[in-house]
Amino acid sequence: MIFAHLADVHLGGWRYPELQELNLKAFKKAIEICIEKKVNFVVISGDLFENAVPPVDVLKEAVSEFRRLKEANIPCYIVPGSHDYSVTGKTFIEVLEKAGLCKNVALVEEKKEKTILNFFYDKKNKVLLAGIPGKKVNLEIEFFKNLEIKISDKFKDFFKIFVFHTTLTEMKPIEEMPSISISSLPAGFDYYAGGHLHLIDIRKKENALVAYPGPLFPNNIEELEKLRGGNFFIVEYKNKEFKIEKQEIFLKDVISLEVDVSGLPIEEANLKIIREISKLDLKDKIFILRIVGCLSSGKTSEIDFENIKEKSKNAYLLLKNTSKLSTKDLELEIEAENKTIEELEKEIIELYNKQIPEEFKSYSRFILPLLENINFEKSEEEKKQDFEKRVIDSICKILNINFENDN
Ligand SMILES: [Mn+2]
Repeated sequence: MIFAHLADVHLGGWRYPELQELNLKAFKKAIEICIEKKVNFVVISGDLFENAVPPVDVLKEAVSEFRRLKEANIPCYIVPGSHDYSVTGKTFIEVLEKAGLCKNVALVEEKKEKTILNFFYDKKNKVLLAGIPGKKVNLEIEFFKNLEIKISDKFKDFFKIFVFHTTLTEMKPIEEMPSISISSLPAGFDYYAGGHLHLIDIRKKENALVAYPGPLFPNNIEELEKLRGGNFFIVEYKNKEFKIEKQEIFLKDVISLEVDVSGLPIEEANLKIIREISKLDLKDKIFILRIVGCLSSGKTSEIDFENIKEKSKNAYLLLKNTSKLSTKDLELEIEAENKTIEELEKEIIELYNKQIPEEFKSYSRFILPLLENINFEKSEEEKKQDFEKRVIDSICKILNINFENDN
């Protein structure tokens, strides 16, 4: 028996169209490999989509891939993940299931004191599947506390897979993540198909394997830099032996550059950035540019991104990050501990006044009235348009301007 184990596909997950496209491409490539390798079935351990109801463009492509699997007679078993789960059950996975394109195997029944785990069995492949969906903020962990499972004897020759989307204590990279231990996974399965942790790891639970294949495509900039590509597993089980083949999917090279502009006036900072970029071969690569440090003069908004774009036009995509860029011209450092929001606001305003009194003068008469008077929230019964109008009216009154709202 041979099957594919995928997790954390996150279709629709990037706001850059170029990366959304690569994300889809990674999925297409994975499906292609599954068909080529003639796997018996595919398991997806959650987070197929970035959201419960993804954009139509993403769905269109995803559905056509599921259809290819279906036409190749390869069933697909899935559990919703923390991203594509919905309490109301209104997720696109349900639509895919109704269309016969996949089967949600997270068949849990929540009873008062316990959770009953039901099975799905695939007679043709002699495989039995059960799963627990990922929920928002790790709420699925509750499910594991009082699990009840009854595997009938007639399935004793079946290969048993448990599909989950939960952090395991033994593999988690950060201590603070809520998790369960491998020993709390229900006993009696042959393969534990994990998702949620975006890393590649395989452990043993007695004779069974517990595996995370990692995301099929990096899901954020940090992962792009660290993983560079995606991965899934082709799992072969023959004569009670496992063979797991890593299927790495690398679509574009990733190149990172950090330019430190500390102590430079803006003109020199711009020159330095361009000089450093010119040394790189960016052709068709994903280029991650970080500009860090505190400028000695000028504004951070004066970084010449037009020129940077021009100099990186060979790259597949430029991703820029200036979150650690600041300037001496206005730098407010404030100790935030043990202070209320109001105290902090007051302190920031005073500091601003001290540092650039000329600029402060032109805004000072608006700052406090704005802070004090727009400190309200939308009430339950208020319509969105009415609330917007209330906010805009209040601001206009304070700023003493007339504002025509067309809507
Ligand atoms: Mn995920």
